[in-house]
Parts: sequence; structure tokens; C-alpha cells
Amino acid sequence: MMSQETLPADTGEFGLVIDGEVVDSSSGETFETVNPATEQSLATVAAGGKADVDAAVDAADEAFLEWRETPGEERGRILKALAERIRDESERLSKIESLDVGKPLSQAKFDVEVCARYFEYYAGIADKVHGDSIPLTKKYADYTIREPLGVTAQIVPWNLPINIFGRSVAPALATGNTCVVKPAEQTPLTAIEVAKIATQVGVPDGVLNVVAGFGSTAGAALSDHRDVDGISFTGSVVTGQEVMQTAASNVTEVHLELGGKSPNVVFPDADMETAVTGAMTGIFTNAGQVCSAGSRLLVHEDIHDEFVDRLVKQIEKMEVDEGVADPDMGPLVSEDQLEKVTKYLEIGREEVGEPAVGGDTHDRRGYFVEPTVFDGVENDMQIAQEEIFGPVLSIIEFSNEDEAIELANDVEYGLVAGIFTGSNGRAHRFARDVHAGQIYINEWFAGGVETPFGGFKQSGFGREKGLAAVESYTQVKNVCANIERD
Ligand code: TXE
Repeated sequence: MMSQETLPADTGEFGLVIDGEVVDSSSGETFETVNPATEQSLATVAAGGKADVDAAVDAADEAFLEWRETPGEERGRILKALAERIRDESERLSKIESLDVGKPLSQAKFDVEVCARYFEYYAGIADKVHGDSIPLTKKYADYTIREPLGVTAQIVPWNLPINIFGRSVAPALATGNTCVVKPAEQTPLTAIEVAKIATQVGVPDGVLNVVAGFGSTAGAALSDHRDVDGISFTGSVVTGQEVMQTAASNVTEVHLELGGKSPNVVFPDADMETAVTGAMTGIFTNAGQVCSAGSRLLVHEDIHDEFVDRLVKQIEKMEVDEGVADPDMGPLVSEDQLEKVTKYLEIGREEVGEPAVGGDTHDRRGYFVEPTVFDGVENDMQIAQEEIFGPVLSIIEFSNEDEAIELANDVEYGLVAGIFTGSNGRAHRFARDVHAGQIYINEWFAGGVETPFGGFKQSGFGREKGLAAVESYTQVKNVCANIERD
């Protein structure tokens, strides 16, 4: 079935948002963003380049002084208004997101709500960011001031565009920074829409700018800009390394949230149904295109056969269709991603043979691939070590707790890890011993906007979300006065 779905009728042009205006790129260049369910153009978008990045950074720089001096209370009010408008426009934004990314509509709705929640949460923090006083000898009064970084850049990926927009922009604005956002070229639409809404609810001109465009042009110009004081990057390890290298020449602070190959460990004392549901949520949400996907499923040998049997039966019932039809799983985001996942399906067949379920693309237009499980995987195989970023699960058997921890940690990434068990002690021993930035116990994707998030090892450094992001987006100044002198 071919989709006739188009963008909501009241959606306007997709230009760059610079200094409160929606503008064309200075070169006049544009690019098409594609509906991955139909492979047809969804919208024409202004393609920003270096000159546009310069203009956006200048606008953000100009706006910074006034924004940082706006009382936190007022900044909070504006961000709260933005959260409410995002909620009011949830239907429209979710549909745009679903069409642009390919994800099921209900998942897009969830992401829109998460974006609103980020603005709401950080709105509440805007007037609560302060320093400490430090007791020295009575000769001194010593205190710290927590200041914004200045102009900050947010380089956002295509898998959770509106969600990660909120995650990286809301704490930056709440703490008095200004922003220049570079959304991914595959999925630029909702970032542009939210920036337009922001200008309508009172975010002052220049405070939040969006420059859509390609990574090698707009993205590179942004990470190389001398007037950018902090960069939050979410994406691949290779691009993260490039961004870090470029930023190093300007000694710009960088936070990197990179990929993962996260272990999901199931013990025989787990509730089987909960664990099966957790395994499916972990790998098939957004067609596996999630940095914190549970892509390595470690299953205890005593329950392996029954677990795989139940899992496969559930997967066979999954509905795969275009995102706006709200199926269980939509297409992959792009032709490139389809090629990458297809390559790993071949590698998987070479390494372990036929998958237990799935393993093929769909015989239809669009970047569809079946939900797939490879069983009998060894942890040192390519499909167990490399981030596939698709709906492809590798099942690895283990026989005891020590081995489970060893396998869980035997990977270059360390973003999240999950455990399904009926034993409290075991769950917390796992949490203690596993090398990852976030641990899920008896639920995959546990946590919320309030909980710190970020990687160990190759998964990056710096923390987003929760109060941790306030530290990431501020710098500490210490003031020490000798009060025995007048
Ligand atoms: O990512 P890139 P890609 C992983 C996932 C995926 C793979 C490739 O495994 O299959 O990366 O995806 C911008 N300077 N993740 O190639 O290149 C780019 O325009 C500055 C995991 O799409 O990292 C986009 O906005 N910016 C990940 C953003 O970087 C540059 C989410 C991410 O793109 C740039 C996405 C440059 N030189 C992919 N080159 C996660 N952690 O969730 C590109 N960009």
C-alpha cells in the first residue's frame, strides 16, 4: 500500500530560523527530505552553509547578553510557555515527525511529549541555578557563581529529532545560554517547527537559531566556529571524533553522546513475559534506531529455548507499516541506513546462519526491513560488537552471573545496560559491576527527563538530562575576598 499522507496543511516553509526570522539559505540552495515509507520527497528545506552558520552564531552572540541577564524566573516562564505550545501542537508535530523519520505515530507522539517535558522541567530550574559559599578561614568570604557558557551548538541526529532537540536545547536556554541547532539532514522538520513556535511564545530573537543543512558543511562550520562556547553532539563515534578534533583547535567544550551495543541480560528468575516484552521494546522501538537499544540479548542457558520460542512467536505477530498508520514498527530512516542494516543481515548469515526470525527487506517501496533475531551468536562476532542501528537482535547464551557480567562488559561501548531478574541483590550487583552510564532493572528504557544520561567508554562523555545537564551547560566562577581589608 502506498501512502498518500502529506504534511499537515497548515505547515509553512522550511527555512532556516536565524535571529527570529525564517529565511532562505544565503546561497539559495535547498535539499529534499524524504518520507522513508514511500521514498518520495516530503518537503524542500533550505540548506544552510558556512555563511548561514556565521549569521546564526552572530545572532546568538548578540542575543546572549540580554538573555543571560533576563531573570531566571522570566526565562522559566518563556520556556514553560514553549512547553505548553509544543503540547498544544502535538498532533501536528507528531505527524510531521512520523512522516519525516518513519517512526510509528504513537512513538512520535511520545517524543513530542518528551520534548515538551524537557522544556517544562528545565523551565522550573531556570531560577534555581546558583553557586555555593565555601568556608575558608574567617579572613575570607568565598563563593562560587554558576554562569552560562555563552553561544552553544547542538548537533542533533535523525533517530529522535524532536526528543533530542528538547534534551539539548532546553537546559541550555534555561541556564542562560543561546543556541544554534544543526538538525540532521534526514529529519530537519520538527526542529524548524519548534524554533518557529519559540519565536511566537516570546523566546527573544537570536536566542534559538536553527540551521538545517549537511554535516560536512553546516555541521562542520558550526563545530569549527570560534565564537561557539560549547557543543553538544549526538551521533556516530566517527563523526563525534571529528567534531571533537575540530573543536579542539578552538578549545571549545564538547559533550559527546555516541552509540551503543547495550546488553540486556535475562536470568531464569525473571518474569518471562516482562522480559520478552522488555527485549522487544529494547530492539524494535524506532526500528532499533536508538542509541540505547538493547541490541545484545544475553539469555541464561536454562531458559534459552523457551525464551527464544516465546520471543519469536511475539515477533511474528508484529505489524510493520508506514509510521503514520501507527504499526508496531515503521521503516528505517533512509536508504543509507537500509544499506547498512542489510549489510549486517548478510554478515549475520555468514557468522551464524539463518536468523530465528526475519532477516529480509520487504517487497514494497520504502526502507522496510523485517524485525530480525540471530540466535547462537558469540560475543566476539561482528553482529555482537558493532552498532547496527536497526531491528536486529543478537542472542548470546550464558551460564552464570560472572559470565553474564563479563560478556556484558566485553564491548567497546558503555551507554546503557539492562537486567531482568527476580533477585534484588543480583540486580544491584549487576548495576555495580557493569560499565555503562545508565542501568535498567526489569524494564527497558526506564528513567525519564529527570535522570542523567550519557556514556562510558566509546559511548562518549558528558551528561545530558536531569540536573546533570545544568552542570554541563554552566561554568563555575570562584570569588574570594579578603574581608579584613576595607
Ligand atoms: O551519523 P552522524 P549518521 C550511529 C548509527 C548510525 C551511524 C551513522 O550507528 O547508523 O551513526 O549515522 C552531523 N561535523 N548513530 O552518519 O554522521 C549530521 O549532519 C559536524 C548513533 O547519520 O554522526 C547529523 O546532524 N556535524 C546516534 C549528526 O552529525 C556533522 C544517532 C549525526 O550524524 C559532521 C545517529 C561533521 N563533520 C547515528 N558530519 C546516537 N548516538 O543516537 C555529520 N554531522
